[in-house]
Amino acid sequence: MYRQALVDHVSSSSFTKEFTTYTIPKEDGQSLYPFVFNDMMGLEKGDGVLVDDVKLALRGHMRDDYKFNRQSKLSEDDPFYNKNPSTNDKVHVLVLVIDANTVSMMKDEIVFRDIRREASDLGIPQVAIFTKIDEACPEIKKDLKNVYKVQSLEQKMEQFSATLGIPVNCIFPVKNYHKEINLNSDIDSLILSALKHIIQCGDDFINLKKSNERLTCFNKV
Ligand SMILES: Nc1nc2c(ncn2[C@@H]2O[C@H](COP(=O)(O)OP(=O)(O)OP(=O)(O)O)[C@@H](O)[C@H]2O)c(=O)[nH]1
Ligand SMILES: [Mg+2]
Repeated sequence: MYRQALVDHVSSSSFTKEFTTYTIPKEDGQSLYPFVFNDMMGLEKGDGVLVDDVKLALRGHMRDDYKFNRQSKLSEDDPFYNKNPSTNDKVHVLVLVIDANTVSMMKDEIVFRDIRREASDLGIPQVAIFTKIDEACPEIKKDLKNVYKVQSLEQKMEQFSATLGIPVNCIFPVKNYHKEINLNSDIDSLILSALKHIIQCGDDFINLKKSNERLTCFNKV
């Protein structure tokens, strides 16, 4: 269990205000896993992150620790603007994290679609994570193994997929560790299944880019 990102239990607006990169150390404590998570401000309730800032982040222009400003997007002369992003600075998978309890009341579809379109234009794969599935459904709260048996959750995933165009097999239900002290293999298997898929999508994206670059070189020769 790894608690790096601060969370907030009460805030109705976005608690995360900065663009933060998280790395995960390996068990040996000496090295890091070869992927990072970039966390950003939420999209919610008209007072979340600016879509233009998400687009800049996707292209790798946003430096770590940038504090989001609702009034204007990150400008090119800002010290947090990375003019020449490397492959590592760019985003390889876009992950939309959605509260399973409020997904049917979601008002951000247009914003989501706009961000998705930008990611698609850049060829970046997209995945959605439904969180708080324990709160969304008493059967799941009782036993997390019921996750793929509960029809109401399946319907929510299908509805979300139809609205946003993300295939149902790219939507992952997850219960986060939020009050537990000990590890639990049912919680882990959902989280790890989502993570495995995300990493696979990122790998596929990088490999496709590499093979396209090789083809371009070949054409030039
Ligand atoms: N019951 C339950 N609570 C959760 C789950 N995931 C997160 N929480 C709680 O929900 C609250 C909000 O979580 P955050 O991680 O701050 O959510 P966030 O999307 O980063 O929110 P912002 O930073 O405000 O955009 C915290 O109190 C978490 O402990 C979950 O799967 N189940
Ligand atoms: Mg947050």
